[in-house]
Amino acid sequence: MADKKIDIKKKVKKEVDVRDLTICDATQQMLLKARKDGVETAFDRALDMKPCPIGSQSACCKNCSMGPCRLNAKDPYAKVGVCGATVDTIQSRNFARMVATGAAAHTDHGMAMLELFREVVRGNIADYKIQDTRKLEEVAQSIGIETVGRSVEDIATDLYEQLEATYTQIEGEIPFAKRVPPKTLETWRKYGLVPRGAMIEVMELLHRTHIGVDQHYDNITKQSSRCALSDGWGGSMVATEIGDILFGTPTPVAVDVNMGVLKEDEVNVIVHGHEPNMFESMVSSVNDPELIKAAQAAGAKGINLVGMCCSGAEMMSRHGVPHAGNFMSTEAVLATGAVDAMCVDIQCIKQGLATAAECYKTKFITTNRRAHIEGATHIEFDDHEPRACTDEIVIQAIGRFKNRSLPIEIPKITNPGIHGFSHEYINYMLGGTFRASYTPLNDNIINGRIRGVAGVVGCTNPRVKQDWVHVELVKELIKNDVLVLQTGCAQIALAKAGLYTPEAAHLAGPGLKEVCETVGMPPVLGIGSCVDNSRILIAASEMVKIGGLGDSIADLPAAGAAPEWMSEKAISIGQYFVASGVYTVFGVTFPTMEGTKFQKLLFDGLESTYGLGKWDFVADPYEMAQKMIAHIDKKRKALGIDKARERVLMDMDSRREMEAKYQAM
Ligand code: NFS
Repeated sequence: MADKKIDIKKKVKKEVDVRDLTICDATQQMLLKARKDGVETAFDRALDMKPCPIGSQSACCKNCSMGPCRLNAKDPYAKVGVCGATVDTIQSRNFARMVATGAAAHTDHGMAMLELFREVVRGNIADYKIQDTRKLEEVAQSIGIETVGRSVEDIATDLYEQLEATYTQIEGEIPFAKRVPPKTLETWRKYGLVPRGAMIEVMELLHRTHIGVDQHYDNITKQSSRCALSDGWGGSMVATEIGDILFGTPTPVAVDVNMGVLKEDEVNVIVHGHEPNMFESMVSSVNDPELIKAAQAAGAKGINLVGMCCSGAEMMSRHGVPHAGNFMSTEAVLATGAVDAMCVDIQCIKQGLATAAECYKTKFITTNRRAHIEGATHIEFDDHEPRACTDEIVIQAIGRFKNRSLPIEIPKITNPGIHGFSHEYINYMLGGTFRASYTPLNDNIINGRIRGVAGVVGCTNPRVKQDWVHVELVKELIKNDVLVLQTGCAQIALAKAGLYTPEAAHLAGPGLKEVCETVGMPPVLGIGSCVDNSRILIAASEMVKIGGLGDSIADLPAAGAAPEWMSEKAISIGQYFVASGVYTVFGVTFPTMEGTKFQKLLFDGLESTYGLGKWDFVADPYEMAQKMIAHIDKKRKALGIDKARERVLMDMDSRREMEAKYQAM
């Protein structure tokens, strides 16, 4: 069938049972089909490509041409690089470069949103407008802009001008530093961690990793923190806040997730990537009566728009657009044969998609000037004329639908759930219309019904069974009364496992279950894409501000995890969570060597010496949950609220005991 058949058996030495590769039923089904069709995916390539043992421990340096230098993976201090660089210098420089790249990705995305905002504010763009003026005012007030009695245009102009500093400011502190709890900010100031503009932080970090510049792992890591903070409290936060102002702040919405959202009798268009502007324009294209008519003329019942990965998660949260799957399902979904066009913008877009799309005759379209892919059609997206790009993509998709010649097999699986919990909505949901506040959340943490809060975020990775680590970890956490917040591909993993329904509260421990049932919320709250991790930072700051849970983010009974991470963005996110005071555990692998001073700094010193959070690495989901819970309990104890929880649990037990006695009577 497929034009570009690859003999998978020859290529992949070891054929592994698909059930060992993923717990996603739809992905399993499509992997089997892809194998039958002779189409390769990242799962096959991962089996064929053993990770380099030295590289995975970050024990090599190729920052100059005297090397590349490889250190001894067994004895990290047995050797140094040609320039004399120690293992700690090499590892911290490699780590810093990951932070810089990840932070650059998020901040460049945020910058693109801010540029769009500027053009809207200046009246240069007709297709987008400010949709959430309340959010505009709130964001403006949060950084000290006067809003009372002023026009939307004036406030927006000031906001644009001030937020530009998030990127360009060469001295002083970025605007959103004003949102950081005072004690956390004090710690940053003490150690020189408060970010200036992201451009200068990324530039300085990369400079310091050049041969012969910063050669003290501790000092390099300080700049890694500062750079990462310019992402979390800077670029990512701008991306989220401007996204809300322009496209609306998410509120809970019922959405279907999984490959069953594709429709055999409609033109299927998938948008996969990260920036919401192209996706927003696509929403208006697929609803254009002329284009719908054209689709019908081609024999389709309509046009079906579906998201994947992070822009999918963002559009799902904002507008209820159905979602077909996370990072490790993007090639597999093409094996359905039902995808008429997959259009992409930036980040996490596998180059392998071009070949898979060619095999299934799917139109594979790049749209962003920063991301071309060999073998893809490029239709450039321009904010000033967005529909020119997205209309053309729909026309191409209709053309593909008309000429569909390959068999279609869509896994009949959809998982309904409630998504779209912005921090504003969590505030409202727990506090009520007239007293929107985090007070009830804090109260429930203090009284012990909710043991603590965990962010479980990040990617999927073919080095571990797709979705499995996420699902097991989250189940374990909620069972132990930990409320889980999620973003990105992690959120999709749990949605497919059915945890985004209020009924999933029965999987929670007694205290969390009670809160979920009272409020009518699922035990796991999905808050959007990876840049929306900034919503977690804001929620954490609010919790500190409300009081009763300490003076800084580091005092909160909270933990973070990226159990199936793979991207450099994940490392930047991890570093800004750690620098903000959060205990953060990564799974899969961790780019350091056991027993090195650098690893000790990340896993201990950042907390014990600097009063920040700290990193940890655990591959096993149950052990990961235990460590996160132990950390939460440690914080509860330090706050003196550990006893309250014991009382609540005893109350629940004695209530049950009473009930049992009553029934036996
Ligand atoms: Ni996040 Fe989004 Fe997914 Fe990982 Fe990639 S899509 S920004 S990096 S893989 S969660």
